[in-house]
Amino acid sequence: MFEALAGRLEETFSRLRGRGKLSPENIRETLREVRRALLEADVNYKVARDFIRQVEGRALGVTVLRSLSPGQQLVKVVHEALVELLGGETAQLAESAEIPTRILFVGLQGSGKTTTVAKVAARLKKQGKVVLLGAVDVHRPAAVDQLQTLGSGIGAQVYAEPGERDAAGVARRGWEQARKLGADYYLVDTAGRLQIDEAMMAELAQVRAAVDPHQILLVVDGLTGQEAVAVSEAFHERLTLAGVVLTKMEGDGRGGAALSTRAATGVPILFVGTGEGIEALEPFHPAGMASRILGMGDVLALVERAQETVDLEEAAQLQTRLAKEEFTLEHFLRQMREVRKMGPLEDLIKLIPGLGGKALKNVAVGEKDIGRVEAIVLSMTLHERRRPEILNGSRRKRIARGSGTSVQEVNRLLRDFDQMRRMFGRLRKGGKLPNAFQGLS
Ligand SMILES: Nc1nc2c(ncn2[C@@H]2O[C@H](COP(=O)(O)OP(=O)(O)OP(=O)(O)O)[C@@H](O)[C@H]2O)c(=O)[nH]1
Ligand SMILES: [Mg+2]
Repeated sequence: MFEALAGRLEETFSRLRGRGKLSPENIRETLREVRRALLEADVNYKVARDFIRQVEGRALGVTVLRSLSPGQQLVKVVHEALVELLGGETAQLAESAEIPTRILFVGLQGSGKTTTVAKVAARLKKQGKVVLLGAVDVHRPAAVDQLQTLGSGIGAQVYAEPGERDAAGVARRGWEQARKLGADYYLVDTAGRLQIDEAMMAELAQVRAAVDPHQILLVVDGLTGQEAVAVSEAFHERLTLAGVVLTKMEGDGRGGAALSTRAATGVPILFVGTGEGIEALEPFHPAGMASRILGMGDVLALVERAQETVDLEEAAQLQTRLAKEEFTLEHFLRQMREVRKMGPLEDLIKLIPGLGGKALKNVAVGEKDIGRVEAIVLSMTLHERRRPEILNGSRRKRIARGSGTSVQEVNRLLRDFDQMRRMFGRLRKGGKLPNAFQGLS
């Protein structure tokens, strides 16, 4: 998602890195590039224009902090504005005191309504909720079958009246059924049209009147470009939407238009669909998404995970050492152990700001590898662990023998170590180690 946009922005900001300070000129120049990148990603023209104006005003007014580089300072301003653009807070699915909570899914034909209903139901089931799905798409005979197939796949009941043409009637009787079942949620799948038309809107208005929903969610195909904005506006005007679900966002496609829906309508994005499978639905976090788009990595997620697992005191000590450029093999070993607690390294690396998954491509850290790293490091003398430069051929042979590994494995570990040491050096020099990430290093 948004890799192209992220790439463009990273490039833009990296050009600022060499500059001494922020000036009105380099702010404007950079923001011109940002605007171009947004338009290339198909962000709505007006949305991009207003966004840049706002950022420019704030960037010019910002007091230059000595601890931050110009690039960082501007990224920070852009990040804040982007979070707002994307909706600020994370929006939630309704949960009413009175059951069932009723949610109506609307949208154009093929946008992914039926699939999304099933995906949302699967999430709710995982939370232990009882869910009834209402098959209220009465126009396409196959629609009922589709929902029933999806429903049985996830163990959710489906209310349907095959052959019945009165959408509002089916919707209302489904609600009754949900009440009888004591269902926590009643999710209503509706019919779509190729375009917005009066007949569809009128039918949806009747269905709304019949089930009195707590939330109406619009499902929008993320690949439809600028039309996504117009579609959202039209639905919102007629039905008052509580949220949007953007589907088909897994590609690198131009999701910018879809992102503009929030700015254009004020309706928050609740979920993003990232595939055809039932699991392919992600809650939409504006702050995390903004970080991802800016190539800063999903710092929030990283911090959460780091806080859960990293021994903070040890991390703080390590941090002090790193500041003095003394990253040794002992730290490497400790680091590996911490990383192991946090999950697969590849996942973490993707989240680290400024690395974009490139730096540690070849570092292997499976369970077995960590065991081997341990054995190898423990076979070294203290002096060797602190000064790996002195590890010549005969020392390496001895260590391989002592650890039950091979010289190749010792060599590989030293290469990995060197790579990691350089990575930390780079992060530190670029000043790119954000506070949030400090606990990790
Ligand atoms: N790649 C991808 N495909 C999706 C996603 N969501 C839905 N689809 C696919 O899009 C197609 C249409 O999805 P449906 O859920 O049937 O769409 P709908 O809005 O119910 O369509 P109608 O009932 O005909 O109006 C199906 O092939 C889905 O598998 C998504 O997030 N990613
Ligand atoms: Mg459908």
